[in-house]
Formats: sequence, structure tokens, C-alpha cells
Amino acid sequence: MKTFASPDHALHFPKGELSGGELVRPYECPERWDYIMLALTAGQFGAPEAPQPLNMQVVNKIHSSDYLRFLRSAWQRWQAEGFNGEALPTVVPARRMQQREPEHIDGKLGYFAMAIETAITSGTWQAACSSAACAQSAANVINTVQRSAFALCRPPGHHAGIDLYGGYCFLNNAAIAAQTLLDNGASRIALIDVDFHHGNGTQDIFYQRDDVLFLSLHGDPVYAFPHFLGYEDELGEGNGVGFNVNYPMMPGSAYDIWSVALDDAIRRIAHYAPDALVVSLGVDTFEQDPISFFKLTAENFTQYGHALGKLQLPTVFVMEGGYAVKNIGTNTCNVLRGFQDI
Ligand code: SP5
Ligand code: ZN
Repeated sequence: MKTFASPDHALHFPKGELSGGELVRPYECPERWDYIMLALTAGQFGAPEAPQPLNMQVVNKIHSSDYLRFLRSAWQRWQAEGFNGEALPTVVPARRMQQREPEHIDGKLGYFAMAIETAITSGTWQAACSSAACAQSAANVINTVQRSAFALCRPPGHHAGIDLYGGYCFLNNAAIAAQTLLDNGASRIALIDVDFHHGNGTQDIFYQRDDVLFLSLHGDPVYAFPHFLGYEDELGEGNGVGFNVNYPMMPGSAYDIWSVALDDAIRRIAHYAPDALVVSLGVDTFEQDPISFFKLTAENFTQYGHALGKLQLPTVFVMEGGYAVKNIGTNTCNVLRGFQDI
């Protein structure tokens, strides 16, 4: 399996995340990348390759131009105001308020935020572009010989919508991988999101489309972030009806429950018979994850990797979350090893 990673991830290293009313050291930290790198290199995967430059034509099919313009210039605008801290929103366009992009950066941050824990800093845009480039390069190496690839994306992407950032995400790496596969000639893609959190951004991007079947296994939004999307009755809209499948699960869910949802998702994917599969691979389903409430063990990651491998589809793995930092390398490689061991 080819793997891709970029040292540019380290350009995004906010000092603060708003959590429990405090600015804490971010759960989504640069060490996450180091631990996954270590495990990849120690395992049979070898040193990851650097990605090719990001093709913005593909990104423009996923995110709006006003959103990309905002992300590219947010830090400069923040600095121009003379603010001392990292760029965080304070006000959001809530119910019955105007949905118009303001000129002041305070307004822009709230306008484009889906959550306000995530800071933008000087290197965020470049890190996000290089992260997306890893996903795109992984999609580009898939062919008849190369059946699978892994993109060590950081920052992650699945909470980033058409014109929304937050939940540690800026560009939707998995959606960019799916669009890249489509642009390379695929006509049907399945995208399964196994991160603990609902992939609200990916759902948003493909909600009215019938070329990407999106399936997400996650903590029930009644109890878990992102709280405002990820319910079972969200089935898609217009051409997209029937192409969105959510599996919300209760606090404390272990592999006996989680794997029932996975088996159903796998059955639907097989029935759809896609040209390729994209996996939004978050390992925050782990029992020791500090911000999540599922109870998967290290061995369960191998088991579900194996189950995904049995689909026998060209597959692009895109790294998402996972915050039990010392375990995320092992858990991630367990999925990849299980996938290959069929
Ligand atoms: C990519 C990804 O996994 N993003 C997750 C973003 C979650 N951000 C807010 C989580 C709030 C959870 N609060 C629990 C705190 C426990 N100390
Ligand atoms: Zn997550």
C-alpha cells in the first residue's frame, strides 16, 4: 500500500482549543502525525511519499470560492486587526439572523464556522492545502496494480463543509479524494466515515449528489459533537435521496454494536457496486480516546480493516481524528494491516 504524508502539517499548531470553557492544548496536535509516521515506518508500510501539488480545480468542485478566499486570507486579516491571540470566532449567524458574509474578520470567522473550538494560525492554510494534497495524491495512485493507498492527512477534513470549517477541519480531504477519483474516470464512489464523529462536512458536500454514496458510523448527535447533523433520517436531497446513510450509536457502544452498523454499511456498499471506496479513517472510536465514547479495542481495528478489505475495491484511506495520541499509530496501522490481510 502506498502512503502519503507532508511535513507541512507542522505549520498548523494552534496553542489553544476552546474546551470546557478553557483554552486547552489542542487534542488535535502535531504529535498525532509523529506517532502515525512511526508506526507506518516500523510496520511494513515504509516511509510515506511527499504529495504532488494540490490541484485546485478539484478543490473548487468541493468548496465554494468565497469560502476558499476566506480561508486563504483569514490569518492576514486577523493580524491586520492587531489581535494578539489566535483567530477564533465569537459571533455566529444563528436562527433568524442574516446569512451574509461580513467584511470584518470577526464576522467572517463566525460566518464560515460550524464550531468555534478551532483556531486559525499563520500556517493553517498551507498545512490544510498539503493535507488535501496527500488525499489527492493517494487517490491519483489508485489503478489496476495499486489497489489501495493511505493519506496521513493533518489537519483532518470531514467536518469541513462546502463553506464551513471547524471540528479541527478546514478542507475536506476525503471529499477531495472522492472528487479526484471521479475526475479520473470513476462514476460511482462509496465514502464510508468510521471516525467517532459524524462526517457532517462530507454529508453537506454530497447531500444532493448521486455519484457519491456517503455512509457514516458515529456517536449519536444527541450526545456527541457535532450535535446538529448525523441523524438517521438524513437520507439525501434531490438527486441525492438514498445516497446518505447515518448510523448514530449510543454512548458506551463497543464492537458488538459498532460492527452490526459496519456490516450493514458494507452490505449497502457491495450492493451499490462502486468503482472505488474512500474511507474517512478516524481512530477516535478507541476505548481510551479522551473526547469520545465508543469502546473499540486495538484488535477491533484489525477486524474492521479486514472486513473493509473483503469488499475487494480500490480503496483510499484518508486520516481523520484520533486523540489517544500514543495509540493512534498502532490503531491506524491495524486497520491498514487488517485490510491487506485478506
Ligand atoms: C476530526 C475530529 O475528530 N474532530 C473532532 C472535533 C471535536 N471537537 C469538540 C469536541 C468536544 C468534546 N468535548 C469533550 C471534552 C472531554 N474532556
Ligand atoms: Zn472525530
